[in-house]
Amino acid sequence: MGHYRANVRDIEFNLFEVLGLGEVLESGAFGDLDAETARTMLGEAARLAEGPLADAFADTDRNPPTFDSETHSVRLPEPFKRSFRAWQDAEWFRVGIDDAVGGVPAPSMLKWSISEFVLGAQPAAYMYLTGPVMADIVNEIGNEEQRRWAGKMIDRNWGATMVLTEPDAGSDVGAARTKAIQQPDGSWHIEGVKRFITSADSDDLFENILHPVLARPEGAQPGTKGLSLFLVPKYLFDTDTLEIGERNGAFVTNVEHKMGLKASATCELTFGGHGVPAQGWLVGDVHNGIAQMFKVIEEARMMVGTKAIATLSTGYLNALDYAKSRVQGADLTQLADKSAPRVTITHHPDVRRSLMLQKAYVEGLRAVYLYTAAHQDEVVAQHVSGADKDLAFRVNDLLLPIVKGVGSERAYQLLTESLQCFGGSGFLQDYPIEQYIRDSKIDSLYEGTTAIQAQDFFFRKIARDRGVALAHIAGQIRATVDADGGNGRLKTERALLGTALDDVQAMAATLTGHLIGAQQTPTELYKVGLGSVRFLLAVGDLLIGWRLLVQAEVGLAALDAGAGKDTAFYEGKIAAASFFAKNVLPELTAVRGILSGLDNDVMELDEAAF
Ligand code: ST9
Ligand code: FAD
Repeated sequence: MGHYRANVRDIEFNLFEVLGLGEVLESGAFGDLDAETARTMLGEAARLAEGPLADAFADTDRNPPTFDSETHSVRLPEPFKRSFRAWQDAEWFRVGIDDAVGGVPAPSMLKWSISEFVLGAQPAAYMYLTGPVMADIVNEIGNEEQRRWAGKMIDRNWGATMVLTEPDAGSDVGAARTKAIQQPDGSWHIEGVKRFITSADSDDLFENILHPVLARPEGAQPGTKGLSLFLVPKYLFDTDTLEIGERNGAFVTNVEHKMGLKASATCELTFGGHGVPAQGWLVGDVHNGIAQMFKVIEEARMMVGTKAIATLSTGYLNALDYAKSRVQGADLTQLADKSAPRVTITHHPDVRRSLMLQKAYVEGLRAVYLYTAAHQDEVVAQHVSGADKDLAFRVNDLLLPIVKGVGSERAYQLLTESLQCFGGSGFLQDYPIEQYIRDSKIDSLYEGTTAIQAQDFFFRKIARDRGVALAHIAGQIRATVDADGGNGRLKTERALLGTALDDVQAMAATLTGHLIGAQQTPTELYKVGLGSVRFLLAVGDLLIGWRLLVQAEVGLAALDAGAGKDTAFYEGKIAAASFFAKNVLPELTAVRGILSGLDNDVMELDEAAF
C-alpha cells in the first residue's frame, strides 16, 4: 500500500449523516446529482488518490523539480508527472466549477471532500491543477473578452498561478513595487520581480500558464488599494481562438530549495527584465486589484486548511496502523512482572491518549472545514444552519481563518504526535510522517501567516462584521448545549461545551474592550495583537468540540437504531467527542484567564532585553 490513507467513511458520515447532503440533492438543487452518484464519486476519487496519485509522493521529495536558468524553465520528475496525469485524466477538477467554463456544478462540500483526497495524497498536484479554478474566478470577475478566455481555459489545458509576493512585500502586500504601464492598445506592460510564486513554470504539464499579477499602475496610490490585477500569460495568444504565439516577458529566474513540499516549484518570477515586455490585461477593466485577488485568496486559504487537515488525517491513520502492530513492553498493570506477555503499543495509556487526541482533532477539523464549505452554497447553508444567503457568506468569511489558521497550526502540532507513535522509526524516511511534517509546515506560513489569520479573524470577521456571523454560530452552539441530544447521555460533555462557549465569549469581550479602549489609548491595540492567535486557536477548539458533540449525538442515535458493522465507528465518534470535551475544552478557561490579564510589558521592553 502507498503512503496515503483516505477516510471515506468519515467524509460520508459528515456529508450524509450530519450535514444532510442527501436531502439537499433530493431537492434537485444540483440537477441530476444524487446521493448514490456522490458516494460513487467519493469512492472512485479516493481509490485513485490512494493509488496512482500517491505513487510519486516520496520519490519527488527525494528527487525534486530542477531549474534551468538558461531557458528559465522548471523540469518536473517523470514519476510526478505520471501521478499528476492520472489525477488530471480523471477530471475530478471539474466538480464544483461553473458549467460555463466546463465544470460540473456540485455542492461545495462535495468539491472539498474530493479535494481532501488529492491534498492528502499529492498536494502539489492540486496546486499545479488550479487552472480550472482560475477559469471559474476569471469568469466571475473578468470583462466579456476575458470571460470568453475563461470558457476555453480548461479545454486548452492552461495552468494558473497567483502572483502577489515580492521580496519586501510578504504579509504586507500593499508594499509591492511591481509597476504597470498602460499601452496605446489598452493592454499593460508589467515590470518587477515577484518572489515565492507557486507553479510559475511547470515543465510540459500545460499549453500555457495564466498569471494573475498584482501591480501598481503609474501614479496609483500606495498600499493595497493602489494595486490592480492583470492577467499575464506565459505565452501570448490569439485572443479569439487562444492559439498560443510568442513567449511573453514573464520569466522564472530562480526556484527555491525548501524544507518540504518539494514537488511544488516555488519560483522567482521576473516581469519585463529580459528584453521582452511582459504584456498583461487589466481584469474586468476596473482598478480593484486587491478585492479581485481576494477571490483567489479565499479559495486558496480554504485549500491550505484542507491540505493541512488531509495530511493530519493520513498521518493519524498511518500511526494507528503502526500502533496496532508494534509490540513493545507489557501492560502497565503488570509493570512488576518482568515475564508478563508483551503487548501492542495500543495497550499503553499514553499511546491511547495520543491516538485519541489525533483522532479528535482530525475528525473535528474535518467537520469544521465541511461545515464551512456548507456555508459556501446558499441552499446548503439554509439546510444546515438556517442561514440566508447574506448570513451564509458571512459565516463562510468568519470560518475561513479558522480552517486555514487553526487547521494548519493544529495539523503540524498533532503530526508530531503521529510521529511519536512510531518511536525512532518515525524519524526515518521509511515512513511518510517525517515528510508529512516537513510538507505541512508551509501551511501556517503561506496564504497569510497565522498572525495574519488571527488579525483578519478578529478585526475584519468579528469587529467589522459587528459580531453578526459570530453570534449566529454562538447561537447554534448554545442550542446544542441546551438541547437534550443523546437522550440524557452526553450531559457532562454538553456542560463542558457550555463552559467553553462562555470562556470564548468572555475572550471576545476582552479583546473588544481593548479595541474600544484604543480609541483613547492607541497602545491598547497591542493587547489585541498579543492575544489574537490564542483567541483564534481557542475559537477553533470550541468549534471542534461542538461539531464532535453534534457527531456524537448522531452516533448515539445510530447505535440506538442498531448500527451493525458500523458499531465501532459510532462508538469512536462518541469517544472522540467525550475525550475532547474532557481533555481539551477545559484548557479554554485558562486561556480566558490569560487574555483577561494581558498587559503591554513585552511591548514596552527594550529590544535589547530579548
Ligand atoms: C500564496 C500562495 O501564499 C500559497 C500557495 C497557493 C498554491 C496555489 C497556487 C496556484 C494558484 C492558482 C490560483 C487558482 C485559484 C485558487 C486555487 C486555490 C488553491 N477577505 O484590511 P485591509 C481586501 S499567495 C476578503 O485594509 P491592508 C478587501 O478588498 C500570497 N477581502 O488590508 C479590503 O478592502 P475593504 C498570499 C479582504 O492593510 C482590502 O483587501 N498572501 C480580506 O491593505 C484591504 O484590506 C497573503 O495572503 C479578507 N479576509 O493589507 C497576504 N482582507 O476593507 C497576507 C482584506 O475596503 N496578508 N481584503 O473591503 C494579508 O492578508 C494582509 O492582512 C493584507 C493587509 C494584505 C490584506
Ligand atoms: P513576513 O511577512 O516577513 O513575516 C515574517 C513574520 O512576521 C511572520 O511570523 C509573520 O506572521 C510576522 N508578521 C509580519 N507582519 C505582521 C503583522 N502585521 N502582524 C503580526 N505579525 C506579522 N506568494 C504568492 O504571491 N504566490 C504564491 O504562489 C506563493 N507561494 C508560496 C509558496 C511557498 C513555498 C512559500 C514559502 C511562500 C509562498 N508565497 C506565495 C508567499 C507567502 O504568501 C508569504 O511567504 C507569506 O505571505 C508571508 O510573507 P513573508 O514570507 O514575507 O513573511
